[in-house]
Amino acid sequence: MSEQQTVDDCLFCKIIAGQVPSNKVYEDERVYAFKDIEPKAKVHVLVVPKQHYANIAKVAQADPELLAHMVEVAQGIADQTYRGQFRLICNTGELAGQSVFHAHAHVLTGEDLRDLPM
Ligand code: D5M
Repeated sequence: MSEQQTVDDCLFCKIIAGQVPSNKVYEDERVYAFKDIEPKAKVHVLVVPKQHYANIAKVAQADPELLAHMVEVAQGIADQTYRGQFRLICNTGELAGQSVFHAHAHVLTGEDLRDLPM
């Protein structure tokens, strides 16, 4: 897929394109980050590659630098909100709980997460 290619029926492609509203917290040429609609922590942000990949494993395979950049962006969000500490979750596949099939990393932070189940 080319850098700009999107998938027509993909919710996160539509969010990135501005066709569906979102609460953006960060954007650059490679990633878009926005607040999760069902927050599981005080700060719950989704970091999403602009290019469509079905899941995070596909990102790692096709573009490891992009995966590293997603982690870097997660770190930046945690640096600004909770002393650089955060939980990163990437549900990969339906049986793992993935419900949106455009790669994304859940960044949970903003509070002490030690009592929050995985
Ligand atoms: O995570 C998919 C996540 O996407 C889940 O936590 C809800 C969130 N979601 C779904 N629709 C929206 C919109 N429109 N805005 C913000 N967040 C949204 P998964 O790991 O695939 O289950």
